[in-house]
Amino acid sequence: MELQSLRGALQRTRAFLGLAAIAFMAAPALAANAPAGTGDFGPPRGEPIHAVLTSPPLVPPPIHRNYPAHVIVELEVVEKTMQISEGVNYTFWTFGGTVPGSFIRVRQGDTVEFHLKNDPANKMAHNIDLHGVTGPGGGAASSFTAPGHESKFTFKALNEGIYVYHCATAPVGMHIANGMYGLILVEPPQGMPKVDHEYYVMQGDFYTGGKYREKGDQPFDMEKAIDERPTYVLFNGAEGALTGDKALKAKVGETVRLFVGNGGPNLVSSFHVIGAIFDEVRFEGGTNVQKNVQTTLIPAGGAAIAKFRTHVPGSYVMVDHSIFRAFNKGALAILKVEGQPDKSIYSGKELDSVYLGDRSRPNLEAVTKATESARQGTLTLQDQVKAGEALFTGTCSVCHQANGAGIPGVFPPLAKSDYLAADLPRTIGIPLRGLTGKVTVNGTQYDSVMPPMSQLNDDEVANILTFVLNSWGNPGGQVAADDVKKSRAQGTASTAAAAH
Ligand code: HEC
Ligand SMILES: [Cu+2]
Repeated sequence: MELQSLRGALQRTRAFLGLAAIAFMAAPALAANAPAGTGDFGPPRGEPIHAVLTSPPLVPPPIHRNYPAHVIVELEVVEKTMQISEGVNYTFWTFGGTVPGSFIRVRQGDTVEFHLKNDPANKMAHNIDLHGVTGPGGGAASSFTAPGHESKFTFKALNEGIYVYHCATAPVGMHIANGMYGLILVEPPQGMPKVDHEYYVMQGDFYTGGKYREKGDQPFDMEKAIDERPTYVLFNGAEGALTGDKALKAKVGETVRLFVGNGGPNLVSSFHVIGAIFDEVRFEGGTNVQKNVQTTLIPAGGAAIAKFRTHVPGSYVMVDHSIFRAFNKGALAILKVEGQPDKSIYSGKELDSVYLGDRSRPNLEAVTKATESARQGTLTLQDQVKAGEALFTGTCSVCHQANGAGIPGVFPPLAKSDYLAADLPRTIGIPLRGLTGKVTVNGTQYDSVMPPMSQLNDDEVANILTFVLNSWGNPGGQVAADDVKKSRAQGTASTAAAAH
């Protein structure tokens, strides 16, 4: 049924475009000028080819083929628990074991034989809707697959471009929210201009029962999803998937092509790379090229191809420029550019922490260890200090500075601060509720505003304060997560400095 209507559509297209196709086959050089959608270059030729699939952020190598082929794609659905954030577990449903799913690359005109396998260990049935398919449901109806089964359907990749694929099994929103999306690139017959790096980045919004960074196993929250109130907005399925050691890399003077998708299920992305300008964007994944773009809009279920050359070394932060999503929901990735600075383009002096905040720290091992120890009831003062140090970087150091010295007249010092040492319960309340009004620290008066650090959990606050108490000549001591919990429960009023 599905195949028949697909075939019908193909025949119609073929009849309509027959002339163009013949012209192309006679003189392949013309293909570069062929209008989009003329992708039926006749029956597949040669031996069937197995498509190379890659996990994000990698992209399969370019196709240097000048004829349409029979390409076999084998994609397996795997339901698995992975970290969505540090110490936060979430059961994802994936195409190929990753979020987003494996990247698929074919050539326009290829006949794609698609195999969808559903791991026997899975609990749910799944299917696939590829936006690059011309045919009802994009393959969805032909690919409904129960656990332990496999489905097969075939389509011709008529249109070139970058396309989202996703699961379309009811409840569709839930399958997508659990990570069931990815990208398929249909290369134009003449290929794409050569670049130094191609990367695969895909945004998605996630809905967990607990709040942002609440530790432990987190279930999917249907209510939040319906209300479009995501707990996380992420690139490549996890907070930190593309930061620290896992940052994307390039050298100065190189060209970078980003295939950027948005799986949604709900949000539209305002994709931006801080400190870079896209030389070219194929917006909405279409054929038109927009030049000199700062921020490109990527609809849910859409994608774009952004290309730029790097000129200045440093960390380039990719964000959804709906900016709370970047700094408070995780939508942040990094492209690390190495090489010689060019002072004529940019003067230098890099301050990662201004933008990166606590994501700039190279690793979260200490935080992981503290979380683990706390769970096992073996948390030591040393664990807390180490974890607290990692968390302090970016979170508090932005204002109070890495050495705790503060900035005269603006941010009071935490180093040897008589104010924080004087009253521990009061100090615990400061990160929770912020601080406003006049305070005197070491004889100097400050009258400013510290916003509440409400993104921090009890154990994070406990570790940070324990680190502060044991650093820079402060008196020492230990704050337990329980102390923070109690303080959180008690204090509703803001810790007005004047009130004490
Ligand atoms: C956005 C800037 C900012 C950030 C981030 C920030 N603070 Fe503050 N902090 C302030 C300001 C401003 C004051 C003084 C408020 C006033 O004048 O009432 C202050 C005061 C304090 C004080 C009391 C005064 C002192 O020096 O002892 C403590 C303790 C403190 N902050 C701890 C922290 C901790 C811990 C963090 C990280 C979890 C943090 N702050 C993050 C701006 C900040
Ligand atoms: Cu599914």
